[in-house]
Amino acid sequence: MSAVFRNFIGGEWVEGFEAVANINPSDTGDVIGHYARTDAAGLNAAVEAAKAAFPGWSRSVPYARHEILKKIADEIFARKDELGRLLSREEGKTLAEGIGEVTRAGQIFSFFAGECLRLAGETLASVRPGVGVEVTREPLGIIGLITPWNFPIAIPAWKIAPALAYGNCVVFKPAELVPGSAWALADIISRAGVPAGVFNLVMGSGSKVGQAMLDHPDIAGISFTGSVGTGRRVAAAGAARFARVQLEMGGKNPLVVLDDAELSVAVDCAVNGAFFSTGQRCTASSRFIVTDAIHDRFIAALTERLAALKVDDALDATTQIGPVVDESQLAQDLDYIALAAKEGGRLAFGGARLERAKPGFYLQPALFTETTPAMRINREEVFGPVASVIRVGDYEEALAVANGSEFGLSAGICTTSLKHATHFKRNVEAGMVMVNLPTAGVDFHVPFGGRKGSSYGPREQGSYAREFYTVVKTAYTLA
Ligand code: TXE
Repeated sequence: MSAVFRNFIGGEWVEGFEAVANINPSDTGDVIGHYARTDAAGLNAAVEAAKAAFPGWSRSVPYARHEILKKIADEIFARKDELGRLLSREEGKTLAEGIGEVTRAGQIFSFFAGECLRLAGETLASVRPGVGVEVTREPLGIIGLITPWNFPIAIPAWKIAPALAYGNCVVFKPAELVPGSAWALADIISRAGVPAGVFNLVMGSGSKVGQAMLDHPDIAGISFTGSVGTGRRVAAAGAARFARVQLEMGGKNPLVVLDDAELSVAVDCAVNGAFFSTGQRCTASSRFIVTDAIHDRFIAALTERLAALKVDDALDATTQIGPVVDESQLAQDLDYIALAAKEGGRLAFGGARLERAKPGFYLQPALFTETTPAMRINREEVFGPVASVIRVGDYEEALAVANGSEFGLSAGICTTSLKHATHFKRNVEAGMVMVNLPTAGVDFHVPFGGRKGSSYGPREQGSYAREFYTVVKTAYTLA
């Protein structure tokens, strides 16, 4: 066995109780490396180290934190091709997508390096004579971060960077399937001047390390991205001991296509939003809600584009859609494809498992037509390259169908009508709205998050991130 990539706890690289192989989903014979797994004992040690580091770090000068975050950003940018390749190799998104995601991680650290210096308070006059009031923000404390496999470096970056910028200590548990990018990021952070205990990497399972994090009394806040089921456990555990929680979960994101849409724009938005990154994005479009007069033209143009997409090894520069992340996710995708057909949907394109030169989890993008909002394919998150079309009569019906979901993360509309675009932006029940743009693909400096079953707690990213990572203090002084 090759060298084991270890956990980082209290400023030391430490062994786990076992080491697990990280497998390339484009080529299951390719082992990327063996990664240590810890358990509750490792988590407890990380929390103890974070507690010891917190008094110093939380009072450190903002410029010291700025310099550390900038150094992290600089190394990520300098190594984006190598890190992007590692990311694509372990997660399966294409090389271009992998390098793009690493670049984004660099941009996030760079943004929060600036935020270290921008955190301001307020000074107000009291209602009482001679009294002044100051409202300031302080770091929350020790933050537990739990991340999913679909964005192995960007999601860790958008949780770790604000946590550190605002003076918190971090205990980070990445997803079991993609420890490589998390380890590489931890390695960069470990060499950037962060004092021992401020940042800890605890690779391990959700049931051991994750659950221990939820139950630890000294973790003041947990930021989680993942499935709805696990999110519910995080929320319940947080409420039981009054810890702050921030949850980003699933989506069933609609893309509305109106009769007056530019057809090529609508098809671009559909292909990119639903199928790029193998459809494994919480912001992926999975419901195309299409009005009558454009319906047949839209489907004809879309299936033609899907037929031309190259599904293959993520590391091959000509690949447009990489493999599904693992066997169990592929099984889930295939189950939903079978279910959609059984429910009465018409498989207009794709949906078959593919064989390629190397053994991997390849799936042809799948498009269903003639589906109804009540079908499970239109209510539950599949999390793969699978989308369905719901035909509607007009804009009003399209909006009602778009909103008829228990999720509310991202929503898109393709139209040339200012009236409909404006009305949609105002009335769709989603945290993010896209006009003539794919539902997936967002900026790094503005808030990210949704409504209803998609998100819970304060927004992530941009300066809004401080709502989760800081606590407000109100001080009164009689001069
Ligand atoms: O999610 P989990 P998984 C959806 C998607 C996917 C399904 C399962 O449909 O098929 O969820 O994916 C940690 N206490 N999404 O299994 O289990 C776990 O170790 C604390 C959509 O990856 O929620 C990992 O680090 N932590 C979503 C993280 O939670 C626990 C992105 C997420 O894993 C835990 C990912 C516990 N008891 C999955 N159990 C999106 N829409 O972006 C697990 N974890």
